[in-house]
Amino acid sequence: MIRSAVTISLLPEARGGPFVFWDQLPAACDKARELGFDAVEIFAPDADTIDSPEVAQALDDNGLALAAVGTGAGWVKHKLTLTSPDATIRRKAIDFVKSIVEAGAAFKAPAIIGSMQGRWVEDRDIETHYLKEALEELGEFAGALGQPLIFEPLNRYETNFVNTVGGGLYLLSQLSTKHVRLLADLFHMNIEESDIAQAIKRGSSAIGHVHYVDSNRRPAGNGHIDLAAVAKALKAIGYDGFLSAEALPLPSSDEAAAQTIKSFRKHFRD
Ligand code: LER
Ligand code: MN
Repeated sequence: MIRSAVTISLLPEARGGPFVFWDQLPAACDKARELGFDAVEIFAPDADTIDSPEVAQALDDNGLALAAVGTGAGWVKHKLTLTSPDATIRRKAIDFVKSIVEAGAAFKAPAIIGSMQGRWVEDRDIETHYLKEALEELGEFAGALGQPLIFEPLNRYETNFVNTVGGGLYLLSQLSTKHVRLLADLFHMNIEESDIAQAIKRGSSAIGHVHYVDSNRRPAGNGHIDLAAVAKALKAIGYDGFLSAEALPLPSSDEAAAQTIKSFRKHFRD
């Protein structure tokens, strides 16, 4: 069954980013339950923040699952990427992601590689090779903990590696690990795909997570994506994961969350 989730950022440096709730984990989880969300997705500064009694209690108290954990703090806070020309930075980036994968897996949640993929700067082939090496190692690491590793194609302004689901499928086809799946973020897809619903169908079982958001990164229903077509495509491929609201907190966090769940119910529950 497709389930709903909402994002919470616990990283002050990410302020201004597309997260519905900010900083106050227990209050955000209370609100998520009150509105009827099934889960939350956490963007944390480090693994210790996830692997903590506070997170366990906030989820438990509210009967919420952890849908996924972000790894972007490695970039935002420490300027690490998996594809840096500097081998020391690449190793630190892999170790940082591993720590988040481990913390997420304890809650049965996968980790997402978004901004940690970086962008190629010197030599596309060599730096793409670094990306594949990192995904091989991290995919196997996540798989051993019973989780997929979620790789996110981003729009052209955020990466020059993989911008589309098709590009993601090609990347996955070159890996020997079978534990990497794709994240379909509707905001990035609206910029890069010719047809979002077709791209979802093409991604099919390789799609392991969805960021549910509208064209302008406002909550679903407040932009111009054809969400009925998206819902039809996700149902057609038998998608069985989370639709996680990674959206700007506009006009406010509570209203963005309420709008998301309203849209979710309209397209996925009625
Ligand atoms: C992360 O999920 C994402 O979508 C990126 O745009 C954040 O930089
Ligand atoms: Mn995203």
